[in-house]
Amino acid sequence: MANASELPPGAAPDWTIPQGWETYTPAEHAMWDRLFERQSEMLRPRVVPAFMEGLDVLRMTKPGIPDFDELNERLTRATGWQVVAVPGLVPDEVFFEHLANRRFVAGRFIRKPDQFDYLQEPDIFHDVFGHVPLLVHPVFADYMQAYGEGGLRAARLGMIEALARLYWYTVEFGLIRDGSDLKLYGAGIVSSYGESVFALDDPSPHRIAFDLERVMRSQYRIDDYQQNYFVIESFEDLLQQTRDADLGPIYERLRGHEPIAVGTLLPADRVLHAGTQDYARTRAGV
Ligand code: HBI
Ligand code: FE
Repeated sequence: MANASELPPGAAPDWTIPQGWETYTPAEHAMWDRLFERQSEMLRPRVVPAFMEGLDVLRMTKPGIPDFDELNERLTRATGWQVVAVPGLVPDEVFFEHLANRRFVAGRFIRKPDQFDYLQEPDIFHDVFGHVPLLVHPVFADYMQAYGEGGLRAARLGMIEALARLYWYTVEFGLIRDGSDLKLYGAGIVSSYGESVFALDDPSPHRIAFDLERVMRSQYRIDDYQQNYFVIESFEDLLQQTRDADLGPIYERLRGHEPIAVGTLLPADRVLHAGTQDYARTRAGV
């Protein structure tokens, strides 16, 4: 996933840079406000309630691009987390090291008007609006730290790819059960208008109960909406499944198995919704 390798000029050895909040232009603040308004309205009934609470607690409802110093006062008080600015993608081990120490890395740049709906590299709207509100939730906050710690161990074992899949299908594109309903919590979904609708309402994608080993074997796509989403029961359950898992035997089995292609259902899956896969098929032109 990450391919950053050389420390950019001006960055500290841990890849952080100053946010330089004073240098954002009125147009950049206005871009944040447009994205924020469209997304927060639409998300209210769709996102896990802890997300909206996080926006409130952090006063992210205040107009303009958040000033990390101000944001961190509230975030640190809530769960001991901090947001730090980085130039873009950072190497996996740098990323894990920050998470393991309760620091979330965020880009400082914001998308340009012609990228309103889609961009490849995560900007500050994805990183801060998408990821930071849930860091106020004590259990999710612990999950993110545990993920960083697991990442450092996985790096030593050559299993980063398995960890990247876990991140993808939870932190970025996770769904969570809410009674008989599903809600959004993944940052890649909640920072995207189109995918926020698609992930919950569209008949195309599979929705499968979260299973750690299954997820660690599952390939993902970075170029379009997901073909399968994995649904957790609760943040408590996610934290417990990942923290208490004996990853040694799981990694051994992963080494001996082919990865699972996107859009595939397995006999052992607990399927909540078997998708039609129509969207992916149409986009592929078949
Ligand atoms: N760097 N800035 C940034 N943001 C990420 O989300 C990120 C990264 N580097 C590595 C990475 N993610 C992933 O490859 C890890 O989850 C494996
Ligand atoms: Fe992200």
